[in-house]
Amino acid sequence: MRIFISAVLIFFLFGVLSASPENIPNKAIPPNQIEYDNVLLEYNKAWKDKEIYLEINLDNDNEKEILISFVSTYYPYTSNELKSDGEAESVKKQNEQLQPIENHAFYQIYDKGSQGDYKLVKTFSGMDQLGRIEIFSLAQGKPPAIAILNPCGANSTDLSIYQYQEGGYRMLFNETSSSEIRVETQENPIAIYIGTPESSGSVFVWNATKESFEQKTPA
Ligand SMILES: [Ca+2]
Ligand SMILES: [Ca+2]
Repeated sequence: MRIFISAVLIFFLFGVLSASPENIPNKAIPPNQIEYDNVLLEYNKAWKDKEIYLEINLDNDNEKEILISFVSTYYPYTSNELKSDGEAESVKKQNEQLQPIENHAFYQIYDKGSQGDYKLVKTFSGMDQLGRIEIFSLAQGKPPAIAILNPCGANSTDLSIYQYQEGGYRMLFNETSSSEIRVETQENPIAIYIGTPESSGSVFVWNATKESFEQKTPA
């Protein structure tokens, strides 16, 4: 009888625990750890104020997706490794110089699951700082374009533009420049300016027929 009660109790407790809402992520939040380039990076809360949280329909289904951004950091040594004996100390020091601490920005898209949970559908990796996101329409009735402007290094910018097409997010445009990059979403057609005419910059305009950004030849 005691065994039976214990079994019932265990079964009951297990049922309660597995149904507890803590087991289902009910918010799209940055993961504690993320793998990138074969190493494990840890979420860096120092960038929290600059993080983005957007709820917007990105794939033209009936629900909004959640788009978030965050920074994760690669620490060459985990705390466990730091606690190891003195023998490895010199090797650790050497490696530490070879592998500095590194920040890396990420942008993630989550789908709302049927259980009110959130399912990760896409991770875009950025540069060493958090960037800006601009969402704009390229054509009526089509999913919007997602432009990610990533600052990188001292004065470079990387622009990547994606759009949901045929079941996935496709890159429409990518350019890295040490000149200013801007996307003029109010212009018709939408234009991307890299640098200024004085600095012999370039302009790319949206070509609706080709569904791509085409470089404008100087007049
Ligand atoms: Ca959607
Ligand atoms: Ca969706």
